[in-house]
Amino acid sequence: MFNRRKFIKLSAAGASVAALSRTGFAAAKPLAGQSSLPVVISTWDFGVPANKAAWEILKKGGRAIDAVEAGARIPEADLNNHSVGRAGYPDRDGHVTLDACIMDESGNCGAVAAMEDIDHPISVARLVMEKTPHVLLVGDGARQFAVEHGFKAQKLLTPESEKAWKEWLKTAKYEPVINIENKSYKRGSEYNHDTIGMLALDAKGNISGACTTSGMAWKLHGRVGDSPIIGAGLYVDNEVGGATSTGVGEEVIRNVGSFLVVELMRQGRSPQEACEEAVHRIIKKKPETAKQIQVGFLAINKKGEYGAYAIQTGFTYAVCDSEKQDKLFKGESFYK
Ligand code: SD4
Repeated sequence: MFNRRKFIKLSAAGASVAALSRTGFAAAKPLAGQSSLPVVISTWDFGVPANKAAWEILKKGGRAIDAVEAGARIPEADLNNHSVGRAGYPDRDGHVTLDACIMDESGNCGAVAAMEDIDHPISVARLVMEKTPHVLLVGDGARQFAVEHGFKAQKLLTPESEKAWKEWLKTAKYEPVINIENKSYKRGSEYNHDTIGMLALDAKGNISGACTTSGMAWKLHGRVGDSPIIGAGLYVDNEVGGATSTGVGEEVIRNVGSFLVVELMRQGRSPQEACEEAVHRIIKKKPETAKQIQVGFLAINKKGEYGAYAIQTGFTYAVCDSEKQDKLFKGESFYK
């Protein structure tokens, strides 16, 4: 049963986040972080190098939309990363299918889902936003659109991903692993990665976001998670702020998670409070399921205040708002 007392206690008491340096945990940090502008935040430890790429654009007065695209491309291109982009783990049938979406300060958005053979889905999503009257292209249509716009179609399944898939086939047990994203902090290790959701506020105070993933490893062919779904894996509203999610996408879609977080901020909640409420909503609806899965939200408002909260421990996020400030933080969680 969902523990209402624990819920109320947690909501009232709030939570704390501990700052992590790249080498380990640093000093405790108050509940809601506050940054100066410009700023970029993103999910998981690979958010640190991704933020750096975004920061290069933001520090020159560049647009948030350019920053989040550049940032998201970093893990997409990382061959050691098996849950975003090129080297992502395949589905049950051995296909690498990628999902991504992007959204700018004017509410323009674009997305691709279940796209094969193209290694930078975030850039294809941006082209969908800019060059078509549509929001979402899927499967063969997304691939065709990408090729027509100069992307090279190529085999994405790397030898390492293929080996891992064949190993999995021996038992073929489909079971999401809690915090597979963060089993080790060693960059390049098999677990050190997951969906990247990124939010940036540029020097003008405009907000944009990006989200990109290869989705759950060994998923059914054709399965699409929350990451390319505007409102689920990502939502930004230039009047309010933005939110993004990571974890088991089905539960995020069911609750329209990122839109919910932004709407809660619109009603006056801090980013931290909004992320907590969205996680509690998921737990309350399916308490037994929630015990077995991870879902995390990351949010920022127009003032540069940010927050993060997850069902399970282990969720990390990166913040960069100055040349040297590229820290990794530990998000609070419902289960301790
Ligand atoms: C999905 N949300 O496809 C993504 C995957 C993820 O931790 O973030 N896993 O459901």
